[in-house]
Amino acid sequence: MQKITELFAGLGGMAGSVVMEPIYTDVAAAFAATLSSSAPLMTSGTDMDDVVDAALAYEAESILLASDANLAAVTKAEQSDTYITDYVIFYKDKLGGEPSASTIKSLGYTLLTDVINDTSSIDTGGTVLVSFDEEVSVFADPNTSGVFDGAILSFAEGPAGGGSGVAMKLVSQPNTATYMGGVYFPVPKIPFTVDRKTISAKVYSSQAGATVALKLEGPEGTPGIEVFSTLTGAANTWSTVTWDFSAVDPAKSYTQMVITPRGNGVAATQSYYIDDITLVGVPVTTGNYLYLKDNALSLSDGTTTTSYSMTQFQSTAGIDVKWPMANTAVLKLNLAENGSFALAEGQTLEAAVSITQASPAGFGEASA
Ligand SMILES: [Ca+2]
Repeated sequence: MQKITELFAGLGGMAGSVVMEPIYTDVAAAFAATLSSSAPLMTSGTDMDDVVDAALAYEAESILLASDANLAAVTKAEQSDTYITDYVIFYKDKLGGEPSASTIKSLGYTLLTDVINDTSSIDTGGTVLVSFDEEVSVFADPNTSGVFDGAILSFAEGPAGGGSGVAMKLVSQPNTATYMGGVYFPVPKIPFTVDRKTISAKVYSSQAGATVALKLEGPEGTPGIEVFSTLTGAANTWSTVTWDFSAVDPAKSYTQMVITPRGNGVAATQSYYIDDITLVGVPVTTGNYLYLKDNALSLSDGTTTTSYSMTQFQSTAGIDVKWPMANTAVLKLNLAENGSFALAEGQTLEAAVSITQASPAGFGEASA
């Protein structure tokens, strides 16, 4: 429920416990209503479900399958991981309206792959420069765009797992594959800053370890800069490549891209899909949350205080308590702040503790 609440709050651009609380209440009420009707919480057939349900299930499964020794660490990691929410927010425009089945399939596959492999296909704060889904194609004006040296250009939805919607496809001429040729097209001024000089793209290459040259050009007087990408991954798979444009002057305008995949001397027809050309954002450090200090809690039975690890507390056996428990018994959880934030006034935290009388002769057990 917490994850779904964060997701809805994020989609609405809201943050903070004050606005989260009513959303959480609504989500809880919706869950309760759904459960009481015996309907599954997550079903196929809607856009949001298809993209997030498998990933949410994987995170929940990770907690269920964690060993006692790792339980606290795994739970903390999964609960504080905001990737699913970040991902949906990042792609909310693509999920809005009526996205195509292939877009949903592609986004869902990418998200699940990221969650399982702990990888990221989003860049918070990144600026998409060209998606090839623009209303007016970057190749609309033949005076400023086109192909050279025989590259064969088309547009198609690429294989699943990479970009979304339409990708640019480049194929080399048969029998001349040692040189691919390339394309050129205009883009809005690339918003380089001193901290943002890396461009990324999704690339699906027919050969492993390929490189793609990207040249940026500006109005007359601005010297062009050409950079080779990092290597693509295995043949016929999507990978994210980057270009290091640390040599650009952010004050200058770069308004033209020239893309030249390299055939790498392989004498066979090669093909590339390229999508989501993005100016990488400044890395954002997230992670404002409360956590259990030293991963421990203490139990005062009225006279003495004993510390226990969260693993002991969450184990099936729990921790032994003096029985009957004294009226003055106190279970203390010392929370610490990670990151920098201000708690809302009157902020409360709820926890559930199960106390069981384990034997008539007299001791009990407390567990989470
Ligand atoms: Ca696209």
